[in-house]
Amino acid sequence: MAKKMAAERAVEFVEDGMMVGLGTGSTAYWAIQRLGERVREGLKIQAVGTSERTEALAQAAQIPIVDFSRVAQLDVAIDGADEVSRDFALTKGGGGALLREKLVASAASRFIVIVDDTKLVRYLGKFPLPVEVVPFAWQLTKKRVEAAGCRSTLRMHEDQPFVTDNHNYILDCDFGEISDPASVHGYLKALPGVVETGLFINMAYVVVASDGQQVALHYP
Ligand code: ABF
Repeated sequence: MAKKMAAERAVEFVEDGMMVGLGTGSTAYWAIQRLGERVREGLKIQAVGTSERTEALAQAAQIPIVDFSRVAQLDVAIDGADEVSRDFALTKGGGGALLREKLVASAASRFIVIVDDTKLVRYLGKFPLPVEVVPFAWQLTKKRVEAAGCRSTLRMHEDQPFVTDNHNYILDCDFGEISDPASVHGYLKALPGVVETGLFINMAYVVVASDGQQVALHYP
C-alpha cells in the first residue's frame, strides 16, 4: 500500500539517538508502526507527538514519548498532508491538529511529509484550507477571513463546534485555487483572532508513493 511504503521510506531517515516528531493521520500511523518495530529491534529514539491520539499510538508501539516542553530541537519530524502542490507547499489540518503539527515541523531539522500520489495537486485549494481561530469573536474573524476571498465554514463535531487540542475552533476555507499560498498565509496570519493556517510553505521534504512504485521528492 502506497501510504505504508511512503511511511517506511521516511522512517529510514531516523537514526539512533534522534529526537523525532510524529504526526497525525493514517499515513503517519504507518510511520509510527514501522518506528515501533525498529525500537523493538533496538533503535534508541525519543519522540514528541502532535496530538493526544498520536502519543497514544506511539506509546502502544513502545516508542518513548517526551513532553515537547522539554525539547529544544527535533532531528526529524514525519507527518502526512492533505494536499501537496507542484512547488511542495502543503495543506494540512484535515485532522484538526495543524497548530501542533506546524510547531513540531518548525522545530525539526528535517520535516518529512509522507503522502500517496492522490495528494499531489498542481495548485492547493481542492481541499478546504483549515484555519485555527480563537473562539472569542470567531464570527468577526470569519468575516475578515472571508474578505481574503473565500467561503468559510465553522468545523463542527456532532452538533457542537469542533474544538482543537488547544481549545480553539477551525474554519474550513474554500479559496478555490491557491496560486500564491504565501500571500494567503500572510494575510490570514495578520488577522486578529487567527492562530494558525494549514499552509506549510517551503518546509518539507516530501516522500510520495504510488502503488507499485515509490518516488522521493525534495522541495527545490
Ligand atoms: C495530518 O494528517 C494532517 O495535517 C492531515 O490533515 C492528515 C492527513 O491524513 P492522511 O495521511 O490520513 O491522509 O497530517
